[in-house]
Amino acid sequence: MRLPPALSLGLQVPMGLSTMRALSSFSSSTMRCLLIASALLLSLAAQAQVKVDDPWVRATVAPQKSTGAFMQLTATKPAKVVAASSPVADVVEVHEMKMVDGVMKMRAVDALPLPAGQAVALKPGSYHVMLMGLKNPIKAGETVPLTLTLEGEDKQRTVVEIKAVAR
Ligand SMILES: [Cu+2]
Repeated sequence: MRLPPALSLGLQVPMGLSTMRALSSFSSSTMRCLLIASALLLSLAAQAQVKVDDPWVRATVAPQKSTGAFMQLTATKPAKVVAASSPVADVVEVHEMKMVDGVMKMRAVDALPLPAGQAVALKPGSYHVMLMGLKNPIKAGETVPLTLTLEGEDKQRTVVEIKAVAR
């Protein structure tokens, strides 16, 4: 589908009166194309977007079968982390650490909420991505691929690929 230059411009700038007048002169099939293109843009815009800062994984030594991954997540729109995975581990979960009756306890959470514009820290002693059933020890300096699945308020899911460095 090729759109005339005026049309592609019309998608990016708020429609002014002159744009409207210009659009009204296009054929109805062109108009249909424009509507489809706008719908595509809207669905893209509705997807959750997140900024990932300083992702890292705690390096392990031989008998150790699990470790944690940490980072800062800032979503542009309200979203939640609903799943995590990595090729280096059999099971990957989002965990929370909490003091319960004076004992530090860790448990999997169904979803980690990311309020819009607010940095959420995954850090030791708090939320973290738990990597369990490690296939190999993770050496310092190694890059560990992680995938987070995010769900926006509109239930649209997006996948975020992360490269975390072991340290
Ligand atoms: Cu954990």
